[in-house]
Amino acid sequence: MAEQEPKELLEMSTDTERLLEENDLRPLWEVEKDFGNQFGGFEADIWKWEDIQASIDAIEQDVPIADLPPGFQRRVAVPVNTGYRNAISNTIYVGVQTVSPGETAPAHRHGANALRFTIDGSEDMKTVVAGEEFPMRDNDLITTPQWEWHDHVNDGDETAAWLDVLDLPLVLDSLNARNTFENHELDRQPVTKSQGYWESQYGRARPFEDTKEDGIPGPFEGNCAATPPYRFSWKDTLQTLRQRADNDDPDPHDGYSLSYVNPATGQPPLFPTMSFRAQLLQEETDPHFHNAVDAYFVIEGEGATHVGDDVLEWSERDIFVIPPDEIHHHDPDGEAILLGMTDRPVFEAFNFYAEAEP
Ligand code: GTQ
Repeated sequence: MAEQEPKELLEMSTDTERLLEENDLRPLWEVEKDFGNQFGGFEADIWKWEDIQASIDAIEQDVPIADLPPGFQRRVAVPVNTGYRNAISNTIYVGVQTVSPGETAPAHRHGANALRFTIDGSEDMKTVVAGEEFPMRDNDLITTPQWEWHDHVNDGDETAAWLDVLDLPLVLDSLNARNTFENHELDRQPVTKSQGYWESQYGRARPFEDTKEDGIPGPFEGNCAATPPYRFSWKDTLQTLRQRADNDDPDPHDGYSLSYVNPATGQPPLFPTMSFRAQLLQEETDPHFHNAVDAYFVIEGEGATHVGDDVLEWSERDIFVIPPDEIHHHDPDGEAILLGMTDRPVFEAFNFYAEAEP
């Protein structure tokens, strides 16, 4: 059989084109070319800590929190990915926030989920969430669930810095969800609980009730239970990580890996939209790829992550991101510990998650 002549590019008559345009209609064979291209130029990228540090120091000198315009009122340097204006990825936002001694980042609440991962902390640097002061010690991870009031108060004598991780691009850009922000009437919300209260509600021994007075579902309501305010102390997490490294086999792609669980369910993901892992790497991992985004913060050590043809060389406190569907693997120099952040729960919720080895 003779080969088919390639068809001529399909063209509508000018009249048809005009008719559709006048009626705000477009043919699918045009429309479909635009799908998946709204977020152009997502590249593997790394932000080195020395550059972040210089930048957060400079804005701390120039901009007191009290002078910030209405809005979030947070002094934050935000890693921004190529081709995207306001975040490291199309779903997950990462920022580096500072609060100087004596300053308060005023109380507000919002529909986006948030967490703090402490970089430079102290006993006297407190994030106040849902009535409790949580001390921010180095590498502690503290949740700020949807709609919980939160302010950050530095009663210490050193500037505190931490990572903010939120699902802002997903909520504000993709879902275009409005009315998701409210300021508290006070800069500092009243502290109504003693330290350790939220741990007492969601720790290993906890009150035996179906639903708590604050409306946050109790432990027996399945996987949709809302994430509570909670502090994962690094001391405990590191100990657990060491136990894994001493006793278990590493995951081929993630090394010795721990998931931060939602204390309400005892299962990951920590938030419906974002999942977090502490990963201890001792050896080169196997390459794989998946459609969810991975972002990382380097807790300890140094090494490289290979992403397609790129090599991201990282050391302590760097932040880097791996775009969807890029083949990647980690190659630590000796031992390293990473905080892994991913939007995988969103993909899983709708049966879109896919992962493979090359
Ligand atoms: O500390 O509440 O980086 O509301 C962005 C938005 C931090 C916060 C951010 C926020 C916060």
